[in-house]
Amino acid sequence: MIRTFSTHNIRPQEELTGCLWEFSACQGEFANKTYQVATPSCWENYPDFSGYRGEGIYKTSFQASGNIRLEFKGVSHTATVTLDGKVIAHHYNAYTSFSAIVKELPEGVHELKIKADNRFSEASALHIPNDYMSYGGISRPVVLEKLKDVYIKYVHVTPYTKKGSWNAKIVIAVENIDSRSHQITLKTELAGKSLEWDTVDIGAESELILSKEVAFDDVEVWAPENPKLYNVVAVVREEGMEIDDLIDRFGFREVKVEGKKIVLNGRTLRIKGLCRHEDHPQFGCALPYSAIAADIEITKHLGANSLRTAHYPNDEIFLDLCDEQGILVWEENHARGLSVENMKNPNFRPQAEQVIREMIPMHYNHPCIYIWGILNECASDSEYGKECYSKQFDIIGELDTTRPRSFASCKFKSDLCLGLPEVVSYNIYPLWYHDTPVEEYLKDLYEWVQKETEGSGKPFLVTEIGAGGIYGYHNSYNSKWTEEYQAETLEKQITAVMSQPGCSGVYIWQFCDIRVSEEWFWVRPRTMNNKGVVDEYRRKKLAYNVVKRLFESYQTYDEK
Ligand code: ADA
Repeated sequence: MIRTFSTHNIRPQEELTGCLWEFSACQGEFANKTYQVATPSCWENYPDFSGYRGEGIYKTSFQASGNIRLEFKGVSHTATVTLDGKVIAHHYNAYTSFSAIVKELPEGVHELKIKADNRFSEASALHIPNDYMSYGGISRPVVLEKLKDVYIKYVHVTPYTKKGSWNAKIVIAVENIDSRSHQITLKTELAGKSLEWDTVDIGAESELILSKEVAFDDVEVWAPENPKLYNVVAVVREEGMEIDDLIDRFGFREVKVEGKKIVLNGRTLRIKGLCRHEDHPQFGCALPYSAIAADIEITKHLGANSLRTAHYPNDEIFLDLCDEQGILVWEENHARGLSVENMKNPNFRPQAEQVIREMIPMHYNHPCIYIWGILNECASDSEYGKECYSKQFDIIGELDTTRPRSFASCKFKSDLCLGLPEVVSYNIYPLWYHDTPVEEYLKDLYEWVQKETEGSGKPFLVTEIGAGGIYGYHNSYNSKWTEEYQAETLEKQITAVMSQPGCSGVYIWQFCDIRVSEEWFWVRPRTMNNKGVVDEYRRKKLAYNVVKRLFESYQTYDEK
């Protein structure tokens, strides 16, 4: 499955993954042995490669001719792509998609090879040994499309209210890949409104960005309790022929920050969420549709209204499902716990900034995303770190002015960046990493932010809080790592956060147990992060019913 809905009626599109590809490793004891493997997948799920860190080559072939576009939704973590032996794309980072256009392909069968590399080195500033796993493989779909000379790159819809009624700005990017100019006409339909656009000339090998404003009389809003989605359909015509199209979905909803409140469609939000990694013992980070859907079912069953994509952009299928099911999403660029030294890797700034520039245009229309996050627990307590945070918030501001920005800090009272984002967020672990009573710790931190920092008067989120609990582990004194300790601790933590005046909500760390890098074995029993409310197989721990009981007792809106 590519998306949960069809994005084209005119442009021919087929998924090249969803079948067996040839795989061979470049290093290690099984190098150059050939395997037939299902894709999308991670090689850690192939019997000979469960711990393999190296390069692997995937190969398939397809029949095509003319102009083609190949889209790679996710290759972990560095990809080099060749078509018929010629390099057509190179991409760093497992969590954002990239594409390649090949013009005038001769008729015939063509060989596509993707070399994936999940090694750690100076070349990789974001995928480093960490408290989550950097897998290897083709982790998300690969899609083959056939193009004419002009195609639609993206359609962005920005709904907004004016004098109490709904409007939308629609922006369409069209690209001419031909060496000659073309004369084209656009036609769009969104939420039942058809728009004719003027005929325009698009120059040789150039891009055109066109926009229109539209007013609507009677539409339903998108909200957690009513996740109403509308299609936007854009069609390119040339000489009366429809030559390309793009279909996307959007929702009529507005997110604003008003003082200390995060406001959705005029109502104050109370977040009751969980942080979720894309991780599964059978699929690595390449979760299939049914596994993603099952995680969202659990999320709803827990009474949660939000998921935080810790710590990277997520699969579009996940976002499609959150749009459809009314789950609010905090989506963030890829980073976890990078020190000043890590951030001074010359690859860090370009790589981290590129994730933002890829994530936002690709995910712009998803109504479920209500906030953009960056740089989880990086060096926001240093002047150099502050420069990096500031630049990345500026990039978000260039790409999207409709959503608030934030970052999850672990720097307690030494953070220097609280003046940068619209929303202040902290990861805190009272009763786990330190045995301070939760209320006392949170009140002290919250009041420091209000009295001493530029984060004063802003919405305040607890973006991580939790405790470890090993599935099935119990003892006579309910020590740390028992399910009992985790359940008792979450009870105190959630209650304290949700009763802290001025706090907009909580994200539990974390949804499920996850695999971590081998290098973290000494601080992670089972070489896993065991703070899930369910274990890696989504088996409920004692904490599950505590979270469910508490979350179901809180409303999504604060009507006070
Ligand atoms: C941090 C970090 C998470 C995870 C967590 C933990 O807050 O953001 O990724 O490592 O700590 O389990 O300690």
